[in-house]
Amino acid sequence: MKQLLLTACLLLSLAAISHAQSINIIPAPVKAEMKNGQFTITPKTVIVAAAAESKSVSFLNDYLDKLYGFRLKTAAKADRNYIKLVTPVFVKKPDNEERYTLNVDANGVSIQGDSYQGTFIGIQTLIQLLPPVKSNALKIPFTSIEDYPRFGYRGMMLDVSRHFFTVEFVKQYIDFLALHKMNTFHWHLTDDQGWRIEIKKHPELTTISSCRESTIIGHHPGKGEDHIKHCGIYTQEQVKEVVKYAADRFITVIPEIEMPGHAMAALAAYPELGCTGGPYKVQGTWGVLQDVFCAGNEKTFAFLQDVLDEVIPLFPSKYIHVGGDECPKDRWKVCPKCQKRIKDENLKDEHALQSYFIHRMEKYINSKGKQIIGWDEILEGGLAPNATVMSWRGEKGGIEAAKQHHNVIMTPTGWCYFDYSQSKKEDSLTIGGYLPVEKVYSYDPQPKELSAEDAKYILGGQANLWTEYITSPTKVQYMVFPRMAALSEALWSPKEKKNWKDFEPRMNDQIKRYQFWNVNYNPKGIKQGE
Ligand code: TNX
Repeated sequence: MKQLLLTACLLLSLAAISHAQSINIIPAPVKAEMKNGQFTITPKTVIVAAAAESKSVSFLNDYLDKLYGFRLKTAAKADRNYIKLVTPVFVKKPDNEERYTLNVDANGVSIQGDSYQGTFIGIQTLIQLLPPVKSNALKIPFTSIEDYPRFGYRGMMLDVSRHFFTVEFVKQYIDFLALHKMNTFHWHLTDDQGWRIEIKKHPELTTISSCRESTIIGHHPGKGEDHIKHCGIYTQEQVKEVVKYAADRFITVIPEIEMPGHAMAALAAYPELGCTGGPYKVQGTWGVLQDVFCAGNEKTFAFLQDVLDEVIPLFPSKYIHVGGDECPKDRWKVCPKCQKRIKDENLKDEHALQSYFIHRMEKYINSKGKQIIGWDEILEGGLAPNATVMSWRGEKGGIEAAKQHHNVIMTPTGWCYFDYSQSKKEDSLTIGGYLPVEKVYSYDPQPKELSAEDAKYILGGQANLWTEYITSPTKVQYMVFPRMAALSEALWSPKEKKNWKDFEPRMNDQIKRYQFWNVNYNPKGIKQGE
């Protein structure tokens, strides 16, 4: 009898475990337990929440409205049929503000965050419990979840220079981030092919730098040109609108203003800021160009400071990204002003001149109360004192920076470049490379070679979407889905929870959700090796 009881207990607990694993949530929560029974959300369900939870309430109601065709009323109290949102006020700041618990029982759903952001993230989990079919009786399983992220920085970049995307689409992209529990939107606003942010003091950035005459056809170097104008700029009012939209979803927007390289669009309007004086044109081709901002000319620094004076107040983010990547030194080598600067400042060579450039801009940005992020090239010639490094040419730069006790965001091409193909037989034009979803999933931003102490400097990771070959919103969706789901788990879930075999079926459920949202995704992205 005793043995029978023991066996029964064992079987029951095994059933509980296998049930727990069948909760289809991405990223996998720290702890999730599924119980027997279901609660049904209907148009009669009420949301019980303080006024301060308005961001969470609006997001949930907008989602329900858009996908199921109803909204829920809020109430001060309810004993049953509720979705309760609670965010206690802590005397001492909680150590992980994104933490939340979510419980579903016969009376309703309760979500409790360690901050309003935590509660908002709990809403994203609730959304994933909803069935991906239109109905006004949404059955969700009884469950008990406790969850918090492994990394505090979970980002997605969008390049709006190579191809411009409307405010409306940028907002949709931000929604995708929120739904995948990402918390940072890196907005790549300037490059050789177009300047995309209005700067009132320098109006030609709008009239000249935001437009190119033509774009190459096909893969670089291209089969001719299309002779179609490609233009686009965000006014400062639109930028504010996007930043607010993101803040309403607890997403920080980090603007990137590229310097000293990738500057052709700005030089086209202000040729005196280049070493040769021009003429320059907004580029219709891709790659690394030799003409960059002149580092010997004081006017360059005055211009960039003017730009930053207008950019900084638009973004509450503590970081401003200054680029720093792919800056050839050819022009500087033969530019008398740059050579004079090298001599006057006692610099070793042109790499030290790049370092001087970034240090000087960092000082300016720090004086405005902000910190810089730069691509890993900013390590060359010595890191600026407070700089955060975004490691893209593999992890080497990130490892070196962490060892120097600088903060690091990992975004190595081999795992995080979502402009690369998702399948071997890619049927659309991409930049090349091969980055299947399984490889994204395998990514661990904390390299083994770092000591536990140095590993603390790895803030998290990010995927980059460079848009040379991404010309439309549906192509953006095709490139990011389902890889964004894989990255979200790599950045959020505890390392020991990561398991591809467990993720794969959950990803197939996520695909159903993409279909339900009516967004594009790469179907080959889910079948490996094709
Ligand atoms: C390198 S990543 C670049 C971009 C390109 C990208 C294409 C980085 C800092 N610079 O300018 O768009 O490769 O994958």
